[in-house]
Amino acid sequence: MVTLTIDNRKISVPEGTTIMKAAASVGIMIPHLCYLEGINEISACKVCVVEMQGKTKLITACNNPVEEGMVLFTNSPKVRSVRRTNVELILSQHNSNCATCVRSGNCNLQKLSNDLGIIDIPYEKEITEMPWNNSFPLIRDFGKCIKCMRCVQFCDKVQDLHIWDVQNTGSRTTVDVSRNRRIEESDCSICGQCITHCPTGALRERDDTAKVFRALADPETITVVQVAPAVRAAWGEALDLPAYMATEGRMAAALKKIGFDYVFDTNFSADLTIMEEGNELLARLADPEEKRWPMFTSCCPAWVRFLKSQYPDMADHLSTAKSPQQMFGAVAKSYFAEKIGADPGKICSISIMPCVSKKMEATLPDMYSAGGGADVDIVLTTREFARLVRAEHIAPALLTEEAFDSPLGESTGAGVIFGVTGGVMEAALRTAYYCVEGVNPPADTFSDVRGFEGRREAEFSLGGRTLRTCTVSGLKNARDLIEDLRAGTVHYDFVEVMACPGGCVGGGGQPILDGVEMADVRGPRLYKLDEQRPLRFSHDNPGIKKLYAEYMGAPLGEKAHQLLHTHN
Ligand code: HC0
Ligand code: SF4
Repeated sequence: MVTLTIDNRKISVPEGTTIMKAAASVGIMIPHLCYLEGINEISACKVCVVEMQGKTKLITACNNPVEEGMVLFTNSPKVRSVRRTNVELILSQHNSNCATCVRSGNCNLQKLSNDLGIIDIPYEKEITEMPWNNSFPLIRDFGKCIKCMRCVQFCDKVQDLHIWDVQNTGSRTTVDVSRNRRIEESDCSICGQCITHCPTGALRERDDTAKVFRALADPETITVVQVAPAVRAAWGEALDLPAYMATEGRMAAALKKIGFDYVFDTNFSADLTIMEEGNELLARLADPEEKRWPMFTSCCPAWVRFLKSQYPDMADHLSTAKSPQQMFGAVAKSYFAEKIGADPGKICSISIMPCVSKKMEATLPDMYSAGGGADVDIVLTTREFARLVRAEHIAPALLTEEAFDSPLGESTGAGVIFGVTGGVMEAALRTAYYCVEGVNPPADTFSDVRGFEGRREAEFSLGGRTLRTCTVSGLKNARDLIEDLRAGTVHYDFVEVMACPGGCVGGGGQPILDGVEMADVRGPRLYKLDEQRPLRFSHDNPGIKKLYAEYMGAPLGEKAHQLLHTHN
């Protein structure tokens, strides 16, 4: 242990502890901006400076370990003055147009400037603006970048894609796409993790809310909205709604209040995905000629994009089942359009996703399968959904809970857990077991696949054989797994990959709580919903049974093949 004094308080902490953590352990919070635990501890912003007795130069708290006998002051007059100057210098290169910034009210720089009482900037403003392709789902606003390096480090260390790098020198230093590429030429998976780890508004999703308002205002357009599993675990955070009030029923009520004609649930098509993907797995297992092992899940578009760009020779391992978002769109513009006697071209299909890459997925060539234009016309993130609610001046706490509409609103517990790492695997195993054994197992039989450690293996016995599974989240973990598969050091039958750490609950389109990882808080919310559902097996969903009986035929059948599977 090391004993030191911080702000006149004597404390003991384990050797190697940083000053920042030592102070936090006794409730002394040292302000910081660029720091991201375990990812970015490089003191780029110099906001966390503290004074050490006997030293003239201030030291940074985020990356300096404690030393025996140190005497530190975290808020002395000298510290306050230097910290203030450092923030003023950052502001002199920052486009502080807070009124029109998506991060206003949720920006660490804004809060810090306010906390320090900065109302004038004594330096000349020198802001670097650069062109960007604003039709791309991921937007960079150079004028707001504070060069904190979090996006660079997160993409390097967690996603292993190295999309960002520092460019130029001196006051023109900025962060841009590496190797002089444009973002659309890069291998960016569009996972959006650099957005959720940006402390300011320098990174954001393309805002598509105006398109939704246009569709809602058009009396000729039938608006059909679907909400992804993980959105319900997080939407309240962006609206200051406590978790116990942020229920599925209140979320559906908010969507109805906004004015969507039909409020449906992506959980419905998650159940449908299981019917197709589970049967595809069983068909591959039954085929002695099948070589494409392991089978990979295909529902995370950032993972699919990653695999196709990094390991194109393994793309045929992907399940051909479309993601629930896309299956929903295809069903909305075919089966449902027929049911309500509408021209699919008159339906505007909108999805609310915890994800940025879903905006890209909806535009892929395979996703125009129902004859009414794109199967999903507009994709909003959870954050954009919150903006929609605010723009409509809705106070969600005052809403009475409402049910999703029928028939594309019915779902099971298996559909809900899609939004958390391991959930697709678990849901698929529940149905695969039923298909092989003819009876449902206890619903939690496959809970070994759960866990937030980034890579998790399990083995189950199914129809007299052993099924080896692996669940991965985060793209660096995915790359390591693929390298191990290629080296022949591991062997699996079925692998689930989600690009975002923790799965969609930690998605790049989710509400941002600066510096806090929320996946392991939101994940259990979905497991709880699963537990509370009367039906917990996708094949028991009455809406799904009806869809096959009335329209789709059998899983993997001709119609299913045309609408629910990819062909490229
Ligand atoms: Fe997901 Fe999905 S689980 S990818 O994370 O499969 O985005 O929530 O909507 O499509 O269902 C995201 C979440 C989805 C899809 C589902 C899958
Ligand atoms: Fe990297 Fe994901 Fe950001 Fe693309 S979206 S730059 S892959 S972190």
